Amino acid sequence: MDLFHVAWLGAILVSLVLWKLFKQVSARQISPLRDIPGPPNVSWLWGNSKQIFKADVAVLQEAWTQQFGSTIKYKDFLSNDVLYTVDLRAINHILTHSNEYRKPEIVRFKLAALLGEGLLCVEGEQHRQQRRVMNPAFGPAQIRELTEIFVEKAVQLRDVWRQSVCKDGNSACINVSSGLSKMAFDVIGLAGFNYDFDSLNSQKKPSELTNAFKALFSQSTSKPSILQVLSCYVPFFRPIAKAGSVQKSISIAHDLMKHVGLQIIRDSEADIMRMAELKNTHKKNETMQGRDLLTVLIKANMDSNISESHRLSDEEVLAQILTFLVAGHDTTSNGTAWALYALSQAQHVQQKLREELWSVPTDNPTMDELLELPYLDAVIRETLRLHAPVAMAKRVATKDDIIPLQTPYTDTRGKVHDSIKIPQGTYVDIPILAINRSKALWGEDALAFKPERWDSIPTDVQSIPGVWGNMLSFLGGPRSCIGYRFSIIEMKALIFTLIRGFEFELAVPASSISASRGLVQRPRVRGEEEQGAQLPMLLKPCTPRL
Ligand code: HEM
Ligand SMILES: *[C@@H]1O[C@H](CO)[C@@H](O)[C@H](O)[C@H]1NC(C)=O
Ligand SMILES: *[C@@H]1O[C@H](CO)[C@@H](O)[C@H](O)[C@H]1NC(C)=O
Ligand SMILES: *[C@@H]1O[C@H](CO)[C@@H](O)[C@H](O)[C@H]1NC(C)=O
Ligand SMILES: *[C@@H]1O[C@H](CO)[C@@H](O)[C@H](O)[C@H]1NC(C)=O
Ligand SMILES: CC(=O)N[C@H]1CO[C@H](CO)[C@@H](O)[C@@H]1O
Ligand SMILES: CC(=O)N[C@H]1CO[C@H](CO)[C@@H](O)[C@@H]1O
Repeated sequence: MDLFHVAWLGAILVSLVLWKLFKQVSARQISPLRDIPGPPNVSWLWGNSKQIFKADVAVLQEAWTQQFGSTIKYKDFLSNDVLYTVDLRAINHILTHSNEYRKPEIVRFKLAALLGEGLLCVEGEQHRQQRRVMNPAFGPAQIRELTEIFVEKAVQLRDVWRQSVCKDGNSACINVSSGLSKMAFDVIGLAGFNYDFDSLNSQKKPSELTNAFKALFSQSTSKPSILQVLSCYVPFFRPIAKAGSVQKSISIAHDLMKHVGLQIIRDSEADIMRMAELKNTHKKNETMQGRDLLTVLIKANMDSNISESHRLSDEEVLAQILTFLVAGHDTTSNGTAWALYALSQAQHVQQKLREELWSVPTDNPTMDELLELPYLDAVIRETLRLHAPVAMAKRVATKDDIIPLQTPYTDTRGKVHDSIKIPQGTYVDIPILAINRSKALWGEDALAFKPERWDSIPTDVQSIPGVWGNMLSFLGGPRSCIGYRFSIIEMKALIFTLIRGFEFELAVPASSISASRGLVQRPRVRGEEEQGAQLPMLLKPCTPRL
């Protein structure tokens, strides 16, 4: 390209950006949102986003709602408006109208480049179809079958930790993040698509699939380039950013994934066919695999009550494998890490829980046995309330809408509104953590870890529109977490096994543990943030008193 062309290209780019900005500024002048109260915008380019990013998760928004009321507005990158409301009626409206409030490009961009057309990334009719085919795989009957895997891997983790303790005498300092993360990875491999990563086994060399996933994940957590960020707001940049992000390492990993993934799919299909044949000849094969999510999903996809046009393609099925991994690995493992953290800070709760767990006569409980333990249930609920692994969800309005409110808001001119007029293209932040911890909803002790509160929860709390346990940790509505039963039983199996087997104490002062601000909240040690997720704990083995 000569200088002339470069100059031309530059001029086109500049005018496109100017046009986009002009449209945004003029839209804002007449925007119905302009009078919603909120913090002053600090930067034209960044809006309030830098402030928010620097603060602990949800803390600034909470301060703003206290100052300006339950419905506020702040500014994102390029001064885009973000609506933020802790009004339960408004949140319910947004969550149940998932077709009108979709995931914005900024969230989808990286996910979609990595995952393709998985349940997390698709929208509209395609989402409805996928969800219908996938729902049976996540039902209670299916999770009952998977409980054995959860318990088996939890016991393996306990034994790995026991060995480190033996080496070091009668207690050991262990970074529990590491083991929990491997355990959850192994579980999602086996329970998700019948693939044994066996990463808890330190003797084993990582398989090629493990390495491919690692390569993909390191890409997904790297910082987005400025081009990628821009492309989320200015569609013109998308093809360029996309071309740039498909780097060599990623595409090699993708090819490998596809190769191995399709093999897994073919094996599952063959298994299903064989199973059907055996059924015809009235023979049973108890050892046959076929309980994993992928097999059940493929089975549902082959069922005659799904019409040809509604079946998922190979590409779509393949995308679910990656989706299970991304959606089900970090969330569950970090949730469990937070449970151990909370229990280490409330030793009386830990002891009371241990007494309950020791009353169970087996190391290998079934799902029903796990569900029968009320204090374990309260501990898991309380953990997910206070330490929701996903702290915030983002949406964008795809058309003009009116959001009903429970509590009216007063605009900056003093006028009272009992609904919000929201123009197409407005971003909405859904305050998962802030609702979970709201003093107005949960009472003055909202920030305390008190499993006992679940014996009788306040009536206001019962109107929180969450899919599980009167909280938003798994969100609500048609786009709520499809894997919530899976992760709750997995967490229960883990806490059951670990609390029966060890006493946990934090190995550093509690004040030095902080939550990171990424997509998934994870514990880190202050001053050692660059080490990533870590939770150093002192483990002392103990055995059930029978
Ligand atoms: C403690 C653990 C977990 C938490 C806190 C959690 C939380 C969430 C949240 C908040 C969403 C909504 C995200 C959004 O729309 O912005 C979601 C969606 C999803 N989760 Fe989970 N999740 C957990 C575990 C799992 C597990 C174990 C799986 C799978 C095995 C899973 C699979 C999914 C999928 C596929 C979606 C997309 C659903 C859809 O859009 O229809 N999650 N999860
Ligand atoms: C928590 O999440 C981070 C990144 O999101 C991940 O590196 C880590 O393995 C996860 N699990 C634990 C237990 O830290
Ligand atoms: C602790 O474990 C996590 C998860 O595997 C890992 O990312 C982190 O580097 C570990 N931290 C230390 C200090 O070993
Ligand atoms: C039952 O399944 C196992 C594992 O898939 C297989 O090795 C065995 O041959 C099967 N038995 C029959 C009778 O098909
Ligand atoms: C198809 O039939 C199966 C039972 O054979 C049922 O579980 C499933 O819900 C049905 N799916 C649809 C979409 O109706
Ligand atoms: C859209 C908007 O109100 N932008 C203002 C944000 O604040 C800067 C000054 O810090 C103003 O120049 C912008 O007009
Ligand atoms: C929004 C929110 O929940 N903020 C609080 C979260 O909890 C910490 C302490 O646990 C408080 O410092 C925040 O104000």
